[in-house]
Amino acid sequence: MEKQRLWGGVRASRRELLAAAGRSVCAWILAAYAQHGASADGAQERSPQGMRGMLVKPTPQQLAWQEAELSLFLHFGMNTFTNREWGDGEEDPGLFNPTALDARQWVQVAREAGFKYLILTAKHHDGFCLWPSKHTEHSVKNSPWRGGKGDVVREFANACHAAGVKMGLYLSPWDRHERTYGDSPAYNAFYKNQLIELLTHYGEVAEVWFDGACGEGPNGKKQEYDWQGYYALIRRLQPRALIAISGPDIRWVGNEDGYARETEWSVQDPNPVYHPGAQGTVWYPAECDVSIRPGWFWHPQEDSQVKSLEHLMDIYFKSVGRNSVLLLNVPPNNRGLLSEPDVERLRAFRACLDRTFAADLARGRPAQASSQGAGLRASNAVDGRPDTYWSPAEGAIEAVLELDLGQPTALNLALTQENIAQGQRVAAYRIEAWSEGAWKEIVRGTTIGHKKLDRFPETTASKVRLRLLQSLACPQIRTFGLYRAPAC
Ligand code: FUL
Repeated sequence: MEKQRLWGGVRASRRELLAAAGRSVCAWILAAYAQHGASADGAQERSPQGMRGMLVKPTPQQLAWQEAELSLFLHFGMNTFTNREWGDGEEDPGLFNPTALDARQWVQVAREAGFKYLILTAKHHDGFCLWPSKHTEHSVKNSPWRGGKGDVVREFANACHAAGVKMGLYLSPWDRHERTYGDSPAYNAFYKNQLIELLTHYGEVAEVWFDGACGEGPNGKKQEYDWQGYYALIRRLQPRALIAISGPDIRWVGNEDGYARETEWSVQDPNPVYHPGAQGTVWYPAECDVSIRPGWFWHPQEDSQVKSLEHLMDIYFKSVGRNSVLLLNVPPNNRGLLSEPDVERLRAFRACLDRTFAADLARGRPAQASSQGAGLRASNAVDGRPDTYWSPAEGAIEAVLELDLGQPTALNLALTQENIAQGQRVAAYRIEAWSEGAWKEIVRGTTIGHKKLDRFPETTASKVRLRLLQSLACPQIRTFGLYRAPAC
């Protein structure tokens, strides 16, 4: 009952965020369209001048994170031993006792499946710390694990650093154990002290994940989080760390199903809480968090409910394939290891991705375009290189790229990428196939961003063209790929 109520509260606050984000994007796009007199179909004359957001670009860290595409979430802690999703903070630290914990296994499985960022729940809402924090007794130091001398965060950080993957930490602001919670200044000081420990003892932290959950404190008062104070600390101690969700660098997509929207802009109006004082628009890309199981934490009864390969692939197409990063949760079990059903499913997921993208049928095919900027040739879109792109002549915001496939070729998947280092620009596009003597529309899309994946019924075509109909500035297409994806 309580969980429902509190859970509902979290959903509501995150939903509000989504609603706000959605409203601001719509308002921004509508304003942009109104300014340029373009129809929704996008085929009117328009000019890039004055378009808001066209110059907003990712930071190098945001770009690297987006390029990585796949992040792994690890929900592990007291709940793993109590078979709960949300502990109440009254749990006995003596219950925490993984018998075979090996963070290197987590990292190895993640790497082999292609995940490049890993995020561990250093503290969930129950307040139990996976590191021996000096600021509370509610931690691994009072557990039997490794004789009270263990530090899960250290083992995790060491494994990530040794394997060359990025290490991120989730530190729940909501803490149901800590007595000062709800006494805002005292708790903010406590929370910052915990942040300092995590940001200074474990090497480079690539992402700090702030959940927005905020329940009542034991004293009945509502905790006011000092978000700006937390961010300032992170910027000072880990200037390259991304601050996610209740933070300015990475936006929660708005659901926990792993699905982004068809139209997903990384350029957003600022959020007043996370970007106070920001002028114009900000680069605020979406992250899709979802668990491979029904719950976020491991539960023995869910060993048989690991999401199917088909479901995971659908999530991939609707997250990574919709200009978002996929943050897939795979929870370690009470032995401290990723469970066999999850490991098997991740292997199958990797194999299916590899098979899907094994042969790019557009790669190296003769390409021509309605126009091209100096050195920004049509062929750059099909050269397989991440550092080149095709762009039409300066000032053009409508353009066509046409590929000659040489012979009738069966296709069912298109991959399109913008050069987002220079911002996100395309707002409407079509993909057409030359089939039986005529151009046939196979894809009708809006945003592209870092990566857009469009699945369509198998079509046999000898030529394919990408028509860019609406852009906020001269488009830059890094990749246009075509595939015949097998059923995995
Ligand atoms: C939610 C939390 O309440 C869940 O337990 C989980 O950590 C999820 C990622 O975020 O808000």
